[in-house]
Amino acid sequence: MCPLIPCGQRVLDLSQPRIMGILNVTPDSFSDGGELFRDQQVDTDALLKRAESMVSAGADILDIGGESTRPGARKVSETEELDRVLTAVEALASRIETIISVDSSSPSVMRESASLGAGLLNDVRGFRRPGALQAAAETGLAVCVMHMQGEPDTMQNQPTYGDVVDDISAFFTERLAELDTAGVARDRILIDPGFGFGKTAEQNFELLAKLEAMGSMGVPVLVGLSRKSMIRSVLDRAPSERLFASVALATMAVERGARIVRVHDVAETADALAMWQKVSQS
Ligand code: 8Y7
Repeated sequence: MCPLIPCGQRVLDLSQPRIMGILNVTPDSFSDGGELFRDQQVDTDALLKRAESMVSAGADILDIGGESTRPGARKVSETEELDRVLTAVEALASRIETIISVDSSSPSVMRESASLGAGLLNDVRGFRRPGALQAAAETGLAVCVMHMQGEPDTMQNQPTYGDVVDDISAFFTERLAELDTAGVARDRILIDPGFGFGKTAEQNFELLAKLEAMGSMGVPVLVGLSRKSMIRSVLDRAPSERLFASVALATMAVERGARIVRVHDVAETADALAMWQKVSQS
């Protein structure tokens, strides 16, 4: 597996595990909504401050999202998403060296973000919207293909699998073939099993326990477990009280082969991964 992933003008070195910090520029995300949003707009000063503090805490990638995928979240129009995300990418790309990732399923958001300096396209719908594969190929950026069963609004209504690991692996085999046909080079693809996206708590934990199986796809694995509701099935805590559990899950994912962890709490995760790194080299 190639440890250097080209991300536009920048390169992501996966010779050690990396941290993706979450920057939601939405008024309504489930655990940090609204913080970077003011008077119906992205608060670019707050965003830049937050981004800089994540970078100094150890973030290697910053993931900008303008559409909440929480079930029941208000639908965002394409213009609104474009406005939020592009404002944020533009504000950060010129001021920060860190790789900027864009969490979007919209081909126009992908294209415009690329032209403003984004380095990675993170699509929770796995580039399945019409035009998304072509947009990804044209930008030449790195891509993260996530698995989701169903659509955000209905994905938690009785998700069903034959075998959760086999079914998700089959999904990636199919998506990798589609990306290849569209012209997205294999050396810039990441995969993500999509914790919490159309999966019961039990299915999420089984997937994490068997995460090593995802490594057999031959591309680096990214995971997002931070403050997710699967934690609530074990610990009765609100999202803001899920820090220690989140750090534990991120560390376990890295132990099972994940190369990138997408988190809200960068500093705490960086300390845990520094310990993981030391033990893994000892
Ligand atoms: C994930 C994600 C979210 C994830 C990737 C949340 C945008 C929900 N989760 N992207 N996005 N993986 N790649 O709880 O698990 O942060 S949104």
